[in-house]
Amino acid sequence: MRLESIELHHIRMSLREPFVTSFGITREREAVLVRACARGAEGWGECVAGQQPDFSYETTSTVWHVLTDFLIPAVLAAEVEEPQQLRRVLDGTRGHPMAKAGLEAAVWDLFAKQAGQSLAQYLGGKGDRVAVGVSVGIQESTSALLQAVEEYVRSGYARVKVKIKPGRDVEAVRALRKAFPGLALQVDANAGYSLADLPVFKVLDEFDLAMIEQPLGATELTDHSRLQAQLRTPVCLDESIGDAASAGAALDLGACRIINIKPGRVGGLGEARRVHDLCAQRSIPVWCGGMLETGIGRAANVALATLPNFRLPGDLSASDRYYAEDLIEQPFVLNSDSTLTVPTGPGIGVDLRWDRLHRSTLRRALLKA
Ligand code: OSB
Ligand code: MG
Repeated sequence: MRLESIELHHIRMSLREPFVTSFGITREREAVLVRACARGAEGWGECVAGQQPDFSYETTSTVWHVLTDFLIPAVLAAEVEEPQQLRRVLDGTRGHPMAKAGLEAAVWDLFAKQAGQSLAQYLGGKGDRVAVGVSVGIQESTSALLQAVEEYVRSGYARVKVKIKPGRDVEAVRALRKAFPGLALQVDANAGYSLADLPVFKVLDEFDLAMIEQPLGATELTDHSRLQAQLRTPVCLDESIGDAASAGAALDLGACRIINIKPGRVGGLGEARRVHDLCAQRSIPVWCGGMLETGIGRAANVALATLPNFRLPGDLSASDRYYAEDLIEQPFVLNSDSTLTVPTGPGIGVDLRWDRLHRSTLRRALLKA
């Protein structure tokens, strides 16, 4: 099959609250949405790169450039019989996993729709709900953090992740642990520390955390293995895992005991599934990370999280945790058992609100075969 056209929508959405991490502050979320059309059907994907090259080197501008100048022309010229074949075509361009992942997601959605299956089924997943938690940004003060976590716990989140950075770590986590003794709690440092900060991690190690996510730099696999060897708490890697090969290297080195899988970070749903399968073989639990997605990217993440080795709650919160108005007809809502319901309709199973898309759009492009 040949794709007939691919459309891009660069959007900007206001977050309900600014999201603060060790690398910076996000007040408005920009993203590039991809629409792939063939034989009367359409598929949608979301590129999760933001405005700044902070979490990764990609931005909405690099995604736009790489998609329009390289990836989309290559895909429009190729015969694609199944989404897995896309990798060969996309690998002609080096790097830029978030650009590739958004385009690939649109093709996965299109193929699942043409097969009459939900994306979850089409990927080989099972079950009608996925366990989720919430990721809480760095707050003004410890009391503000306690209040924010309290509200999320009250609204039904059974697992809470809090962002930390040097100077905003031990005191905050100690206060949280005291206020919520039995809560499934974890921290995410977004690569903000170095091995010289071992004393900080030794203290955090006493708070019964489910994991410490990405404490050190993205390329510091050896230092992560040195750190993990000195902690009881599992280290989880996010930024360090760019594909199944780097996941294998991290596990060989003992750099982590848990892996956070984000399709955008690893270059697509196909590679995300390969990381999942590799971790399953090695008895390493995985969970689905988030990038403040709109309902389009969230729906694909929820489908992915139905694969069996997604054994820990994902950063897949309800639409209203992020946006006053999501881009989809049926926003994701939190169930009372701290899960999201997996859409059952064909493909990603959510319908776009075109009126909201138009209001959020900064620029658009249409490329035809
Ligand atoms: O490190 O997991 C991260 C958001 C943007 C960039 C990086 C991260 C995050 C989050 C939010 O933690 C997860 C979510 O989408 O809820
Ligand atoms: Mg993270």
